[in-house]
Parts: sequence; C-alpha cells; structure tokens
Amino acid sequence: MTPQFWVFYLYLALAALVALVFLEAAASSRRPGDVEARAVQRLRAGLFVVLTALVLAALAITLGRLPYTLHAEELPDRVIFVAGKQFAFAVTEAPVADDEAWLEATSGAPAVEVPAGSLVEFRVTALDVNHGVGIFDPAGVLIGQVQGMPGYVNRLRMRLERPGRYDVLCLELCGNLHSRMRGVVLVTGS
Ligand SMILES: [Cu+2]
Repeated sequence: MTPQFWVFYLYLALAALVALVFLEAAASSRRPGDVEARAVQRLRAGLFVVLTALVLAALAITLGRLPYTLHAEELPDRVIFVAGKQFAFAVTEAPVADDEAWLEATSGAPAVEVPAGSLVEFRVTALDVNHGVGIFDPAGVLIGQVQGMPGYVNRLRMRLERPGRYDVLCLELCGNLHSRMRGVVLVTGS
C-alpha cells in the first residue's frame, strides 16, 4: 500500500472518531438538564448577547473608515490595466482583450512607467479564476489591494509617490504557482 493510502485511512479513522464525538454530544444534549445545566445555558445566552453587541459596536465604529484615500473626486493622471491569469499579471496601458494579448504582455514586454506623484487608476480583471491583486511599493510595503475577478473590472486609484519598482503580487491562493504571480509598474523620478 502506498503512503498516500495510509494517510487516507488514517484520515478516515480520525474522521470517524470526530463523528462519534459529535454523535455522543448530540445524544447527551437530549437528556433532561439539571439546575446547573440551566444556569450554564443562561450564562451562555447572556454571553451571546454581550458578544453580539460588542461585534456590532466594533463594526459601527470601524466600518466607515478606510485606511487609504479613495481619490473619488479627482481625475486620474494615468489608467493602468491589470489582467490576472495563472500565473502572471499583465500590466498594460491598453486593456488586455484575450489570452494572446495577455501572453504578449507577460513575456518580456517592457514594464509600464509613470512619473512619481501620478494618480493612477488601476482597472483590474482576471482571465481565468479569482486573483487577489496587491500593489507593493519599492520598500515592499502593501499599499493597496483589489480583487481581480473574471468578467468584472474593479478600479483602484492610488497616488504612486516613491520612484522605483512597484510589484503587483497575487494575494489569493489561485493554484500551484500562485506565489510566482507577478506584475510590475515602474515609477520614474519626477
Ligand atoms: Cu493568482
């Protein structure tokens, strides 16, 4: 027997054990409770209400506060198109219409360049599966992210201040070479 099958049977045995524990819990929950059990139930209900109130309060306080600027009122200086596909990002000045254009853009085409301080609008999509598009500044700090989804174009506006190489990396596990997914924007000194 191959090692994979040993692992599989071990998994089956553990799964059966977990199922037995759940069955035992389900069966015991039908037994009539004593005074202590009812007290525990009241405590649990109280905790549920308190925790729900805490979560709702935290959401109310934080939900409206984005950690970055949307630049919704300004016109972007440049529009950059990002198309994710296993396993690279095409970063281009014109929309990538099909697989052929994507291949051309991801096999040695020169990187898109913008002057430092440009307000860039990224228009992000995906050609196969969902990709998480993260924009990293020259120091390797994640400064923005947006989802790349097949059939949709998501916009992200950012002012790229620091000259240097900005990496576009995938933030959603999308396949076996996910960690190699990369695109580049070059920001030149102003
Ligand atoms: Cu990906």
